[in-house]
Amino acid sequence: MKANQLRIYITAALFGVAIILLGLNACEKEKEAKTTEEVVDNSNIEVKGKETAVLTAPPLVPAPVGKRSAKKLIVEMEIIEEVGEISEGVEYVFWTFGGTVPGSFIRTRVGDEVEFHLKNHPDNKLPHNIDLHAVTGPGGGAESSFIAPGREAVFSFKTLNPGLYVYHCATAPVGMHIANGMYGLILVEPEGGLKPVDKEYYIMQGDFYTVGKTGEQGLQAFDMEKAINEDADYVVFNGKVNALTGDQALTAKVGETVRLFLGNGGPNLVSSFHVIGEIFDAVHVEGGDLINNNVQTTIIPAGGAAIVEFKVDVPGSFILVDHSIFRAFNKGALGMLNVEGEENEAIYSGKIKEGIYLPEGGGTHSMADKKVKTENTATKTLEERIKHGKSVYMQTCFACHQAEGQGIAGAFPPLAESDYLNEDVNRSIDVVLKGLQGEITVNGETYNSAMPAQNLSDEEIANVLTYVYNSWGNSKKEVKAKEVAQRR
Ligand code: HEC
Ligand SMILES: [Cu+2]
Repeated sequence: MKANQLRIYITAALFGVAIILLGLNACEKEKEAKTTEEVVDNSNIEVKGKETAVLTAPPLVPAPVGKRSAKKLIVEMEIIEEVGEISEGVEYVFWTFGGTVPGSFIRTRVGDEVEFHLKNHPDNKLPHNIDLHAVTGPGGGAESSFIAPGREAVFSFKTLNPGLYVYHCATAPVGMHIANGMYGLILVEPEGGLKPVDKEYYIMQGDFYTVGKTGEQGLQAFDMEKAINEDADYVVFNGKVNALTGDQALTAKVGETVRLFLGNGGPNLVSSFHVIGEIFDAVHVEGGDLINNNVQTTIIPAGGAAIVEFKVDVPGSFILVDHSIFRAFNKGALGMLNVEGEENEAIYSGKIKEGIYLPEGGGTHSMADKKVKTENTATKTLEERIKHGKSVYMQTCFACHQAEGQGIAGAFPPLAESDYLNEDVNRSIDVVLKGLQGEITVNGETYNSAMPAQNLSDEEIANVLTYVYNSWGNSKKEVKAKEVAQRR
């Protein structure tokens, strides 16, 4: 009887303890999702010493802050208006922070007191300013930093919230200043710094609007109407078609961890950032504290950012895209990460046909819109033809057949020293004009895939084929627009 009572008491007592523990646990959980009141107040972090920030041009980032204490950090940034290439043979007047699009990368830690010196180069034509999303204060600094050419503005702010933030010009017309390339990223590292990784890179997407159509040669002016209609001619990483391909591709070695600091300057489009053949192990969603794991594609809002991290496990070419896929294959939003090292067949066999994404779809044999462009772009000399053809190639064929015409094993046949190409000019014209499907053999390798018909003018097809025939050990044939017209 007594023993029984005792047992009931003990059970009840244990029950009570369990409930208290559960309650405590719940409290702890609540702390994880912080309310505004609960977010750490960083305004009283002490500043020790003074330092001038090292800024970097994309795709590089300054060294990590590590465990350094908060400092007074001097940032010197110069606004430069300059002509640059937006694509092969296409020039554009960029307005830049530090001479590059995106602007120089600024790396700080939480609690830093940033003394920002913004200089507007005397040769510039317009006043500018800067709005940093990392600033707590009116206009993100825009009001205090508004300056005419040949002037310098100084203002200061304390970094209160860790994260990755966009900065941009906010001078009217704001859309135009951003559309011309006036944006960049500022990183505020948490106390103790971000976890170390092997490789860090800086990539920012932007959309551009030109009076001429995509790829139209020469100096192109900004087109306000297209910008308002969000009808972009170029959507690019780091200010230029092919800024991150060929010799300028990002690199890593098998086994390394890679961190990409990603931003989107807009002005209009949201990026669906994806790396073909990789899965992000961790994504710092919107550049903030929230970490998501095992992500295929992450959204980067216009005027927003994200940090993605992944380990590279197998060698190869990994293609960075905005998965709004026409932007990648037709407007320039395509970059490359080349990974070197040992194959690992347990992870990727290499035997199964490569999962390269065939953008126009394996089954679609021709483009819906068969409109033939008729404008007169007649080229005279062979050199002119090759030059223009190269630009068509870099915009149209390169994504599949690669920069040196080497193709991708198992997916896209080579154009370099291709016996198929050199054997029969008319057949090659037909391939570009009408597309190609079914099994073919190129240099002894069989391919059974589909190439969509290319929506190009006779002149463009003549030029691109002439470029291909006069490159990479091919037969040096010149193709004329008339020959293409006969096959159409
Ligand atoms: C979307 C990817 C893609 C694009 C873009 C593309 N091709 Fe192809 N191309 C292919 C594929 C796939 C094949 C093989 C088709 C098959 O297996 O039947 C091919 C085959 C060819 C061939 C015949 C095979 C060889 O290697 O000689 C030529 C020539 C060619 N392409 C030229 C071009 C040119 C020039 C352009 C640009 C104007 C271009 N291609 C754009 C995917 C593409
Ligand atoms: Cu500006």
